[in-house]
Amino acid sequence: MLLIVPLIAACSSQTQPYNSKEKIGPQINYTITGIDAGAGIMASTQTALKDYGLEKANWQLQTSSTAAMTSTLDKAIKDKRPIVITGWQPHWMFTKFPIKFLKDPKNVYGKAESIHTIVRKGLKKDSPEAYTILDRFHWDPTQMSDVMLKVNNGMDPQKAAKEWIKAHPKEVAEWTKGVSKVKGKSLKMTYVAWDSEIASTNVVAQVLRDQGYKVTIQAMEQQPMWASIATGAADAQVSAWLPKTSGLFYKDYKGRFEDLGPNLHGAKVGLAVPKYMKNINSIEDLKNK
Ligand code: PBE
Repeated sequence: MLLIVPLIAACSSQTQPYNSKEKIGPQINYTITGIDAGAGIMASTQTALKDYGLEKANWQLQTSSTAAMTSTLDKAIKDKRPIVITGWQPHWMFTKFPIKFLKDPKNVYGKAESIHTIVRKGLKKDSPEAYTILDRFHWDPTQMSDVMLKVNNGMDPQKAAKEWIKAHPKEVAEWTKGVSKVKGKSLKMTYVAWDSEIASTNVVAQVLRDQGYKVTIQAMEQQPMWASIATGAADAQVSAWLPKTSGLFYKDYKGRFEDLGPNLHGAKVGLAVPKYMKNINSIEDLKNK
């Protein structure tokens, strides 16, 4: 009995619909639902907990995975329960669920981010064709979301990439214009298996395959991905969210890679809540409301 009582108490606080008349903290056990520990958004959220005085108020960040976080979000929304998640765009979570970003007056997560293409030093000399295509590759959040949604609906990522390429001949022609075909040259790309990077990496890899490259793509944690480019074990990655989210790695490996600039503008990272949490609009509200 001694054990059961606190358990029930802990659970019951999370099964009630959101109550705007009570403080938000106790309603969710002062917990932000996060994703994999290696993600930049997790490091930024730790900073946010400190900078907004939430850590002192006993708030914590729970590590999980994107899949676990979105499924917890899905269940919370079905019951109109309170929840605070680590959110970002482009991602289908903003299409599928009625959620909103919290304002970030201290600018911990940065305003807008760009996703950059990062290649190993020497790629230009060794594989000028791939280098040119990687340098030109760019798309917008809607286009990236098209691929992400298909994969989220169960389509194989390579198939989704092929379909996107088929439907966007103008874009692909712009990236490949005047570039010679190659014959069976190898190229290795590394990425982290976030939905956005699964989409972009598969699209670029497929364009390079259509150019004649033998492309392998390998998923790994963020830190080894940066190391793979720095050491020349891999040729390219298209997964650098800058300036903030991947900023630590960018700084750590500076001088040991070539930054080909943004392949996507208008990405955004922060904390998010369901829209029915009407009185919670800023990270500061987590402490004060
Ligand atoms: N993300 C998606 C990553 C980058 C891509 C925002 C979850 C992160 O490092 O946080």
